[in-house]
Amino acid sequence: MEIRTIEFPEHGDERGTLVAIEENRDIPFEVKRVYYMYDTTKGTTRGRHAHKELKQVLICVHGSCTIMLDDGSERVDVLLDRPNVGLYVDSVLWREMHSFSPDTVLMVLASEYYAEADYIRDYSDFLTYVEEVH
Ligand code: T46
Repeated sequence: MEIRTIEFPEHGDERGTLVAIEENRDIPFEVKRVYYMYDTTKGTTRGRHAHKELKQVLICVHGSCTIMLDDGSERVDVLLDRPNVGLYVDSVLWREMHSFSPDTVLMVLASEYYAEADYIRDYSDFLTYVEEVH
């Protein structure tokens, strides 16, 4: 499986660092939604689903966490621990977020508005869907 990370330019000076992210430039889609998660309970795994259409970029803007991506034939763990690096998560990928540090803020830029109908929440349904679309 090809893992695509995006490194955003850091604008640093003696005051600190600033990162700017522009849709269709730094992010390969129009950003319709931004959400973020924090105060994640120790030992928690989030996600455990796939999306039919949604594309996202996950950025750990503080702390660290690991994103497991599964394309139906292979699983890869990706550590996110830099606030200027995003992980591109294409549609039709099972994802699980785990190993959150206590201070983690995981921000997500999404290509679509929230739509429950886009979720595949059952792993065997996901494998069936992968067969159908490939
Ligand atoms: C994904 C991973 C990376 C909303 O009301 N609006 C939203 O935009 C989102 C994302 C969630 N919610 C509500 C729905 C649930 O009641 O927030 C609650 C928690 O959402 P969920 O259990 O889906 O959170 P995660 O962390 O399991 O998954 C989320 C995204 O839902 C999902 O698209 O790819 O982060």
